[in-house]
Amino acid sequence: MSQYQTATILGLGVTGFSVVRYLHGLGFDVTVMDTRPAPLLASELKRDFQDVRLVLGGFDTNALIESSLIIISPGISLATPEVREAKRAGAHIVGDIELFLEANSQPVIAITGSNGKSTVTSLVGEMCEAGGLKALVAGNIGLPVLDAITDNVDYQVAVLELSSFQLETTNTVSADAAAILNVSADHLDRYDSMGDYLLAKARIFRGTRQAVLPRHDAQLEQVTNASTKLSFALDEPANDSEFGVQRVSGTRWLHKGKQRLMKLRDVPLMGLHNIKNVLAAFALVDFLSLPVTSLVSAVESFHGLPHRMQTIANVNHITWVNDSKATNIGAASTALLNIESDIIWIAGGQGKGADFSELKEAITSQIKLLLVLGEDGAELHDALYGSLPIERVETMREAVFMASDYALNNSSRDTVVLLSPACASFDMYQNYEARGDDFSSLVSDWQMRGAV
Ligand code: UMA
Ligand code: ADP
Repeated sequence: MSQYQTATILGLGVTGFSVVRYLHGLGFDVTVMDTRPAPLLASELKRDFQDVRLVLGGFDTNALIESSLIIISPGISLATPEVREAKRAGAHIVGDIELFLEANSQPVIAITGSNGKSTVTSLVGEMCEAGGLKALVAGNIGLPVLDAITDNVDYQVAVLELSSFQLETTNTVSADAAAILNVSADHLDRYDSMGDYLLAKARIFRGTRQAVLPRHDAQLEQVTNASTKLSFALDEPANDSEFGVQRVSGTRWLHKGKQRLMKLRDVPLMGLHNIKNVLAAFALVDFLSLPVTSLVSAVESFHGLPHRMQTIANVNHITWVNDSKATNIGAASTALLNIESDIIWIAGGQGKGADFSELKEAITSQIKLLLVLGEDGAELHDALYGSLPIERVETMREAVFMASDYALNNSSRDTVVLLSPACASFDMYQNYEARGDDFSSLVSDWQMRGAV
């Protein structure tokens, strides 16, 4: 880094903006490019950094080819033709995580996976804090990592959620502990194959001291040669490097090898997938040797994050669950398989190249109706047609109306109306939070007025 004085930043989202703040503070001559004609942060950039050049509405290929240092946002693919050309011309291309790791001197816990990253990252942060360590919780979870350096945040351990996009542009994470929680199909609009997606995720183990992986996953076991490997699964652990569940006199306990950690029923999160998440979190903080009582109290007071299997209302035998963060097939399947009552399922959005027929494995007779919406709603409809009753809807309002109507008129049993889209939200909303908020506010209208 010290050999460069100029830098080109691709993408003016929260990552790009944080990179501008960081490099500008170091005295770099900075250019920012974004393919959008008017990204939201453009006016803030012009106001705060008058000397930063801003190229909008496309990448300036000639200027890019002449750049020797390019910092690329995770939303922009390395396969973008202009980026490829710049690479061929010899540019050094990295992401913000690489710059952070160069500047960071504290222990790093790094977490990736197709699902559960934010849940585990937040929980690990809480566990560190409960054990007396100031934790920086950042990365794909929302806080761009470099803001912590620019703002001189005081932290003793960095807990980083890393997406496959961020890992692609990071050379060596060298984490003290790193986990791949699971791998299922996602982002296949950006990767040529599942193999490429897995290879991007596997980069998290480069230089790691302690690798944390799901047990009995032959594919994942092969992706690291870390000297210490810890595993997690719902079965009994055989030794101290295994985290699992042991039944003693009818009570299920979370264990590290023979050591009892806590009763399974004291975990306040719904679903066995979350027990795996908690076991992974215990494994990730293991190297810190924090008091187990502190770790357990952190788990006991962790009630999960919004938009993940979040119960938002429970009226007249209808429970409304907001799982808007289920942006892929794996997460939506997990939700469907974890609910014991009848289900009215709302799904659809941008499918990101996924094969929706894989959802068939999660379809049971409990699902009474599927309401599909969004850009790839027709594709979802066609993939599941014949497996369950399906209706197309145009808006979330229509989905909530039809779901309530169906539940009130066709079912006398407990029914869950589940928003678990298996798709990204960007066709209809700014992000998954806006989608979940829209669903929640329509449900509360329905509750207040008896109609939507
Ligand atoms: N852009 C272009 N050309 C493109 C694509 C994007 O110019 O072809 C521009 C956009 O116009 C925009 C900017 O790049 O101005 C957006 O950058 P970005 O998409 O990289 O997003 P950021 O706002 O920087 O947010 C990113 C992560 N976004 C993505 O990976 C898509 C955020 O994860 C992350 O929280 C943030 O950095 C901080 O680290 C979001 C996400 O959806 C939550 N992640 C994916 C996921 O979890 O599945 C990977
Ligand atoms: P991520 O950050 O990887 O998207 P989140 O913790 O935000 O993960 O959860 C996203 C979705 O995945 C939610 O729908 C949640 O219920 C589901 N989920 C969480 N943990 C797991 C897991 N271990 N396996 C499968 N699905 C999970």
